[in-house]
Amino acid sequence: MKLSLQEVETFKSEGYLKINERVIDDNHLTVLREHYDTLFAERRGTAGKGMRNLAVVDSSENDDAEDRTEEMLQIMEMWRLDEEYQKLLYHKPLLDIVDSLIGTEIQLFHDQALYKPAYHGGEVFWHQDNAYWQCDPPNLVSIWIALDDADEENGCMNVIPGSHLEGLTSHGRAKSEKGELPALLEVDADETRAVAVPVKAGYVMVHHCMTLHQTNSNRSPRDRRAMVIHYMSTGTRNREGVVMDDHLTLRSKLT
Ligand SMILES: O=C(O)CCC(=O)C(=O)O
Repeated sequence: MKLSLQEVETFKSEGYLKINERVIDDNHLTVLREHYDTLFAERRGTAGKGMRNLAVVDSSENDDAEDRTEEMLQIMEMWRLDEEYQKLLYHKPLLDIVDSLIGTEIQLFHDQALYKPAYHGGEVFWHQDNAYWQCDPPNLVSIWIALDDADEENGCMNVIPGSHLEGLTSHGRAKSEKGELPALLEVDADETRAVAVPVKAGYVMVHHCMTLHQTNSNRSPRDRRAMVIHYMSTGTRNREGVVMDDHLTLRSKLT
């Protein structure tokens, strides 16, 4: 699923791209959803087992804090936990998209499952991914995979087109009505420029690590399960200036 020149140009100028072709078929989607639900269910109510609620105001890793009413649930490095998610890293249509955007030397930065449960899914505030990561060069791309239909009601992605060309903005700790959210950063964004990117289940959108984006809370009766894979060009340096050559190589012409 190589992108057309037009699609690549759109990504370069807008900093995001909604992919028109379906990437995950129904059978594959069913398997991914089952494994996703199992991984989250196993981690329910167990402290420090790798699931975080990004919407809590204390910094505990567990989900039994009083903020249970607001949940933006995250499991990092799904590929280490589940073979289906490990295989997903090598799913050809995904790597073809990335190849079209950053070239053939592709490494995994990391992956994460981001789950906004129906009725009480929490918000992710305006941010640029590289404000968290501080990677160099800042040209990582992320594929956001919808495991459920994602729209404005249940918390699809909202982006600011072209913001990836405007430099890194200084972010602060995100705040909810209850207080600071230690797991989330936040920055002011000109919401008049924002565009919603609804994505149907099995489809994906791509964004650049400098693109401003956020997702709203989910008060709808529908879950919003998403999987995000963050890719980097081989040779990318982490915030300490160290080349991350210990990360998985997903595609290369050199090996
Ligand atoms: O899925 C979400 O709610 C937020 C996604 C996000 O911030 C990202 O993929 O970088």
